[in-house]
Amino acid sequence: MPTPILPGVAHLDLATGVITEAAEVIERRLSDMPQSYHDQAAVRALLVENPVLYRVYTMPQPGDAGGWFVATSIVGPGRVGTEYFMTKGHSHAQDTAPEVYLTLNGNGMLLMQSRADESVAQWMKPGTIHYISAGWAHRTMNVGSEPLVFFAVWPVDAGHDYETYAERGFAKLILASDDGPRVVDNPKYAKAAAP
Ligand code: S6P
Ligand code: ZN
Repeated sequence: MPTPILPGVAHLDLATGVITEAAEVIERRLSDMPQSYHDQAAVRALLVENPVLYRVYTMPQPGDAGGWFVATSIVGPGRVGTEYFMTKGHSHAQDTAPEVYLTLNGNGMLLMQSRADESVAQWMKPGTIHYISAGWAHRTMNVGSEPLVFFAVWPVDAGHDYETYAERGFAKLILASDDGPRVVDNPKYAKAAAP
């Protein structure tokens, strides 16, 4: 018999994104995802310091029979070359599983990519709500100078596919420039996709 889902409550610090009762806290450092950045010289230089790029706090999931995961992500400010500190990025293994993000603090970009390689980039600012359609991969980056904090809800049976995006990345890169973040083609992606 699956465990029934009981009412749950947790406490979230809206400014920092910390969930006090988090069942799990994931911490990702640069050494966990060196291949995600295109400027490998910049990666090597920063690996000495090996900064924390982001943390994820997940609320205890009160059962195993369906339901939702509830979590916050906190992406630190910083750059690796001209790329911003960002999440690994993934799609949901379950093609019918969407997700909702709500930005609580900071400035970011949410990069999404469909199975047909269409790309959509949305600004994240306090109060923006993002609907990540089922089948769309997603990655967030902090394009500001303070922590980017967002709240996320997604189905417990969604699963995560990281492998597809670990090596060649997404079709688009978001690079820092004097005019702010710029969305450009990822040269590595085009090469990997070529027959
Ligand atoms: C999970 C949801 C977020 C991310 C988190 C870290 O479906 O999209 O909680 O897990 O932002 O990103 P990533 O790509 O390392 O899982
Ligand atoms: Zn997700």
